[in-house]
Amino acid sequence: MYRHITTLTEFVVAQEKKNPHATGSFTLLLTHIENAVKIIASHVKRSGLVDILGKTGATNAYDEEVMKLDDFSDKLLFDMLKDSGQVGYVASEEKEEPVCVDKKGKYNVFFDPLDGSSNIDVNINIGTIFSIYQNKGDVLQEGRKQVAAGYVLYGSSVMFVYSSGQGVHGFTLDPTIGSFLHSHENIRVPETKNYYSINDGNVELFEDSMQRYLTSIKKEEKPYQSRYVGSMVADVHRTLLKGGIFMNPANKKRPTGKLRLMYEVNPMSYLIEQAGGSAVSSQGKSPLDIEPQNLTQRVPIVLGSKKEIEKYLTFL
Ligand code: AHM
Ligand code: MG
Repeated sequence: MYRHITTLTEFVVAQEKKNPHATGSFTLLLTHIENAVKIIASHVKRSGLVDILGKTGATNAYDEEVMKLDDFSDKLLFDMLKDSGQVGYVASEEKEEPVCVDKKGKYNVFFDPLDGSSNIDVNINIGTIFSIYQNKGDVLQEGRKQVAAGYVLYGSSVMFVYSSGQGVHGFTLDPTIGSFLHSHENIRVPETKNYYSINDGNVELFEDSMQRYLTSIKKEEKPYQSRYVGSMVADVHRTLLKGGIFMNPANKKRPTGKLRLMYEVNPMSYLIEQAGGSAVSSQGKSPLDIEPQNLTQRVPIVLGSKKEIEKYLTFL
């Protein structure tokens, strides 16, 4: 029996058509991101084979010059975004400064080309994260102003998950045809789930409120179950689909936490909120309302199921 399955491109075009003022510019931008991540995915898959893990400039088993996978992904994404003809400024977690591609370009894009890259060597999931704003001249805008955000998870399957303000949609790469197919419609974060995801090794360094919270959830009649990959895309993806709470909080060694506002926290918080979950930073404030101070700013983040975040907030 024939059944038509929507591809990512078809889906984006259909979404854009709903907006009478749309010009096709966003579709073009997303298509370029899609093409870049497909190439990254194919390299991630072969990374164990071709010794691509060597340092930049090293040679692989075939005597070819290899580039670290995160450098490669960074350059590729940058080039593809530039080629799209739709971007004003592009900022990457791998670079210190944003790059002006075209002052008049319609969108500014922030990306983390390969998050969790320390996990490549051990064959654990990694991901690409992106965040898109209108180019209004000011590169640093509040997360609330994102027009779209998403991530790609290089896992047992490759998944592209994004939102442009009309829910969160998931697509799985069919490697036999090279297209992302619509596999997860309008993803909603379950309201509650007894999963907690945090680097527990830092427990003695956490603030008192966090320590009290963690002690309490372990003492419940049905104790919370620990789930921590250490790759943000994987941990947030699980939280999006299964629910629970993901935390990268302040600690004595890192008073602002480890994750970056513009590259990691804002896009993931936007997706979680779009899917009906909650995200909070210091003092329970939404990270999306933080006025960014600089590109590399780090902020504490706690996100996940609505009821789990409400419970956590009672400990502040
Ligand atoms: P990276 O950008 O250097 O790859 O680091 C970010 C990663 C996230 O994917 C993950 O959530 C976090 O680091 C884990 O950090 P921790 O060392 O606190 O467990
Ligand atoms: Mg990162």
